[in-house]
Amino acid sequence: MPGFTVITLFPGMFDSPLAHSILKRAREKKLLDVRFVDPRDFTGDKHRTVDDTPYGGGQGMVMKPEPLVAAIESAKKNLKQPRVILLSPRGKLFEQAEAARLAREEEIVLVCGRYEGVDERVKAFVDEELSVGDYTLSGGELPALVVIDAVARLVPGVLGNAQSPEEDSFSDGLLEFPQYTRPEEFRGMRVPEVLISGDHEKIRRWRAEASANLTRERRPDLFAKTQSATAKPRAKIYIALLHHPVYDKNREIVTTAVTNMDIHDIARAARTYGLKGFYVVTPVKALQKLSLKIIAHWETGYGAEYNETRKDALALARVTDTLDDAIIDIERETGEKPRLVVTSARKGEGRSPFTSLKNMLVIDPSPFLILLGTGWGLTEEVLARSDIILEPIEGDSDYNHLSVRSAAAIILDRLLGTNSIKEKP
Ligand code: 4FN
Repeated sequence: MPGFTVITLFPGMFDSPLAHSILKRAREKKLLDVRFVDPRDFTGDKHRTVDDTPYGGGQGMVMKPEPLVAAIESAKKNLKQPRVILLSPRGKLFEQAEAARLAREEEIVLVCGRYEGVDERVKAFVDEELSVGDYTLSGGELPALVVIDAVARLVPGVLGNAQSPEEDSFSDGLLEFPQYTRPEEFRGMRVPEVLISGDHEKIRRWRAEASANLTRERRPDLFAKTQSATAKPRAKIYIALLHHPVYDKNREIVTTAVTNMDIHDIARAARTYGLKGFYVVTPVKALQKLSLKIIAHWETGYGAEYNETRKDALALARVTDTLDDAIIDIERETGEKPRLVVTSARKGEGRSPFTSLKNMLVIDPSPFLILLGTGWGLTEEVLARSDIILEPIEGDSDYNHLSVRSAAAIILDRLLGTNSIKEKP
């Protein structure tokens, strides 16, 4: 439990904030202790002077060093190993990480400046300087209250059992998801259906996604921090090449032929981007045999000796009759049904940007199966049963006829590629 000693000319400024709500209860429960030392009590003159004119001239006044340092020393002598912090616009920005660090201290002395500033020599008596942000303030008192509030919330017991600091926004570095309470409809605006659904897994996902998307849109700086080495995609990702059901050029549902080149290239892309498996889906027995032959050739046949690296990639390939067989296989392997991801060359409702799926892969550990259509594309039926429909891949032209293996490479790189396309600073 950190105890705070605040060095301030205006201890009265702290009365109200400390007498309400969380901070009030924390003090009552003896989880938070805040004491005050007034530099004015360390003056010797009749007027109890704490300021003086600046050397070199200029407007305003400067806090004299003697009363301020005497106040700091007085505070320190009753405390063991206190950390002395000057609130100052020159300080390191006070962020959640600093709050967490200070929550581990036993005793903290917060020094509040006033006037135009404090005599520079006072800095020799403080351990560090912290700033709450870039704006002009009248003194360090409000920043000191910000520090006390943020640190107190991290003290075990201050928030009670119902609320935990882990559930706070910022505990995972993300902004809070949108919150709703009764009524279900307010002035024509309805609570999102998912929150009323009672499906807690779905709610958890919706919230995680909303948090990530909000943070990415509103606070790209915060979002960038969460996308560090620790924020690699956690999901188990699979890809499937569907030869049925797909459309032909007349929008008839057909079965397409398996091609050697698609199997090779997609297998190698799958391996490159760390996928867990690549399904070749065809109901035609002869084509299944052909697929297996292509795979086996590189896995065990002459090709395996000829090209070791291709063997590695083809080891990911599996052949199934139907999409459902691939789904069952993934469920067997991971213990969970995969979330189906499709790409559609056609524009339409509910298309997700790649960045949104990219977030999901970081947050959601469930398996994902990316479906690739051959021929003239995946059928409406497959689109309808998918969980995520990605926006079409587009070039700056009116022509949109990528081969399925080109599309596969682009999708995988957008979702899992580690090269930044941004200029390095
Ligand atoms: N402020 C700036 C530049 C120069 C001066 C100030 C300023 C209070 C004693 C410091 C301000 C902001 C965040 C303490 C501001 C903070 C203070 C803080 C603070 C009176 C001297 C002063 C940042 C706008 C470029 C006044 C900016 N966090 N001087 O506000 O103490 O802790």
